Amino acid sequence: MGGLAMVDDRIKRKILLLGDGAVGKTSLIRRFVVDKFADEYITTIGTKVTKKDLRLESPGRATDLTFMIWDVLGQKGYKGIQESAFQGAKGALLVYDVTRSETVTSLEKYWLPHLTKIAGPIQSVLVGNKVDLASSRREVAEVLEYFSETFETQGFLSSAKTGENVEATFLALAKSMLSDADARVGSFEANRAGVDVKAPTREGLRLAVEYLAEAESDFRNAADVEATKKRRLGWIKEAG
Ligand code: G3D
Ligand code: MG
Repeated sequence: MGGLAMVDDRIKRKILLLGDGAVGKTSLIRRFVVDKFADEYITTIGTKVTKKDLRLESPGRATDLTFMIWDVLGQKGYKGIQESAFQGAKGALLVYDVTRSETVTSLEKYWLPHLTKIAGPIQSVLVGNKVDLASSRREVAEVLEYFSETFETQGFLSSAKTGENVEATFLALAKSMLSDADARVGSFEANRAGVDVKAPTREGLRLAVEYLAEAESDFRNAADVEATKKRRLGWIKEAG
């Protein structure tokens, strides 16, 4: 059989929602996961974890991504709880409330440095939530642009109430995390195996596949890693 092979990957990733209390973190998660907005206030005690399955498709490749979404306690100062929640996170939504400017400066002064210190430089997306309440869209868009440049992230204006941009925000994070993982794991491991990418030998490719499997075992279960490895080894045979 000819045609393009479909690469089918299965990946699990922990992401965090960070930001001051009442910016809308819990509401964004609820909107994204169950597509609902509840008007009653929900206090987050400690950290709540919600699961969401996504399928990302691009030509020749499909990825089933499971997001483990951590809703981290909103108040600053609960350092112990926050630090353990940050560990192992691969992505973060940095959420502020467009009607309260102190919530975006608080991302800059507190949440982002704190996150980077514990989780390292991970993919993040800036979210200006409650855009339905903004009196001037132009103004809130300018603030968003300024801070997303400062943080070197993508930025979105969202509303958990109307649903605007909620899915787009999570999907942007998912995509940046996947391309990041591919780029890092791929290039680093190929180098370690001594593969000349312009003219790879069969042995070099086989080694690269082994190293890839080793790198992936950090974040994928053993059966998935083994299945992917077998498939990759199959391509080497076909190519040769
Ligand atoms: P948090 O998890 O960041 O602490 P919540 O924030 O999700 O609990 O939201 C705090 C309050 O803001 C809630 O209102 C919630 O309904 C409201 N809210 C969240 N997102 C939006 C939004 O996009 N637009 C509007 N208009 N309100 C939003 P209450 O009144 O229950 O405190
Ligand atoms: Mg909450």
